[in-house]
Amino acid sequence: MTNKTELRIGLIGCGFMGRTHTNGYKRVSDFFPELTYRPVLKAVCSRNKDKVQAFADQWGYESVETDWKVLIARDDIDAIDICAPNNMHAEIAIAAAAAGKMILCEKPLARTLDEAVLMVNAIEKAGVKNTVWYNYRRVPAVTLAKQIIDSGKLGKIFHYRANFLQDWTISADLPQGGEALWRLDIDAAGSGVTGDLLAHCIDTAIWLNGGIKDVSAMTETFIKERMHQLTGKMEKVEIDDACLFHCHFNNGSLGLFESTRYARGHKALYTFEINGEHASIRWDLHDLNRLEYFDHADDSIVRGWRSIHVTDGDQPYMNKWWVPGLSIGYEHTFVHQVADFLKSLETGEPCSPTFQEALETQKVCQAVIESAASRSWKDI
Ligand code: SOE
Repeated sequence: MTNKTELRIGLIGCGFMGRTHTNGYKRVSDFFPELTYRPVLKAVCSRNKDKVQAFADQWGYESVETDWKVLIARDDIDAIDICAPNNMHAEIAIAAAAAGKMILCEKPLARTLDEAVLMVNAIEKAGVKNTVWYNYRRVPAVTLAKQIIDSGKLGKIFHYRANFLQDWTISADLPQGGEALWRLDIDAAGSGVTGDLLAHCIDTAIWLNGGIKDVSAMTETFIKERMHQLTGKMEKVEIDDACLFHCHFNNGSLGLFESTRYARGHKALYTFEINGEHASIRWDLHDLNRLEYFDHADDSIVRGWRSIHVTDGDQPYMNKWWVPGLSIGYEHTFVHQVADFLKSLETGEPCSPTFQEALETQKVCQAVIESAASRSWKDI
């Protein structure tokens, strides 16, 4: 513990994502003891003094701030973690980069492509370390899917299919805007399911199957007006409640994506399936330790979908946890991302996805929204 170099974290935002990231910082040194860096929970920042103090007390932050500009100006902070709503990402990231801080930014990178470009320019100018929390890449089964695809076992890829289905906004009585519900407010979020959920699917897809060439999309807003928590008035809902798009990948494969918050019965059903010439892969977040794999090279009498329980020590990340057969969960993906970030400080390599890589996802999101609005194909 004593020989380690401290990475002094300043967290902005103490909602759901603030908790997931903090848990990652707290657990990483116990499970990745070989790392030379150790996160220190130096300060957490949020506008509400009582709330931020309670968060600091619960999670073990040394100090609190209520103004993120003050946090960024502090000399005892090395890295800024942005967990504030999407409308604050660009301003905070640009200021943090100018102050020479490393930046870990919650997804999506920004509300719009224009904002994301400014952020990428800022971190490149400042030369600061950066990463974006597309955490599902670091589910061991998803990382294993990447290894299988990169080994060539699937051969030429024909199809990539992904869904992210939820049901938490079906009630017309659910207000929009304000704490916990900013994801329904266009000004705060930038978009609805496209930036919040499909961005995950797009990030994973680009990582596994390469870049997307063009898209054709449709979106729908099922409930047209909701009470806004901040104004107390009924206001127009401008986010996309559901989004479907299809696309061409640069490798010639076809993609099909669907996301909604109106799929009754589904809470966070993120699934993908990839069909190649020789083999197929599929994965489901509700059963996240399993990777399903079909290999046409198997003897015909035993050929079928294998269900691989990705918990063995020679599978990605799993030698860090328990013993073969014992599962890990959602929270571990954040521990893995922290571990990979700390490792990148040692090696000097980037920690994927960087802002630059997340810009590719942002381009696709932007094209999806524009395609739906114009009812036309959009090139990326
Ligand atoms: C929305 O409900 C949400 O929390 C997203 O914001 C997260 O990114 C996703 O991982 C789970 O769903």
